[in-house]
Amino acid sequence: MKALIFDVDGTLADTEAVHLRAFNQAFEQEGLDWHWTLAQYTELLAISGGKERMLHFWRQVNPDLTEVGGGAVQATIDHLHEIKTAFYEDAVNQGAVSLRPGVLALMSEARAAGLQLAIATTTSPVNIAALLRGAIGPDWRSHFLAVGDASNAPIKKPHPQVYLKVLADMALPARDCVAFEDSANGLQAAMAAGLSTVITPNDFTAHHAFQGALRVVPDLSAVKLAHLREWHAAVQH
Ligand code: XBP
Ligand code: MG
Repeated sequence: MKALIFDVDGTLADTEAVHLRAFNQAFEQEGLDWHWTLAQYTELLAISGGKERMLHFWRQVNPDLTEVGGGAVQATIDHLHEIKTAFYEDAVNQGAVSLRPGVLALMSEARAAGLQLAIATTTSPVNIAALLRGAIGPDWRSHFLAVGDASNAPIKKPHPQVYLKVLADMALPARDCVAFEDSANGLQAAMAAGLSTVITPNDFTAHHAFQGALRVVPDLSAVKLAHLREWHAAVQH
């Protein structure tokens, strides 16, 4: 086991309630009559990626929606997402989210033991920076050998693109790594890249199916490197 690869939203931190508020703030600022409830958003999370999620919703409320010449639909989505991202980044900078239990301790233990860390997320680079700057410090980027995100892996989970990109950037085979995820889409993406995956569900994903996971644990507070080594070794041939 040479590297640990972490999803961000829902895994490093419980971010989705803050994402939800930011989406609704963007809709309101733009004068739209869209407002997502918690229950609605939990269902909409089946679509990974904020832009993809908004487009999916737009098609739900307007089945006749078709892209017109010049890409006006996509431009509207991009504009809304920019506003949403600004609201979200602002909230994170003001301390609206903190890392889930055990995350920082496991990262520190892994680094001290000479393992590499990486990020594999569908979200935008500014959102990762806001979270990890606050949680780790201004040098947070140097803690990770590779960061895969919406800017360099645009095809969203459950597609494995972001995991394949991170593995390629680290020049490591999947069998040398363990991934950490919170959702079914995330697990599918990691598994499709050949990764053993530890799942820490949250309120938004507790009902998801996690067949094929290496382990499903409530959070990382009781997970030490020794456990990961044991679980990982048991599935290697
Ligand atoms: C998280 C997402 C993201 C966030 C919103 O999935 O799907 O879209 O909900 O972030 P994962 P953006 O944890 O599997 O990466 O609006 O920046 O997409
Ligand atoms: Mg996630």
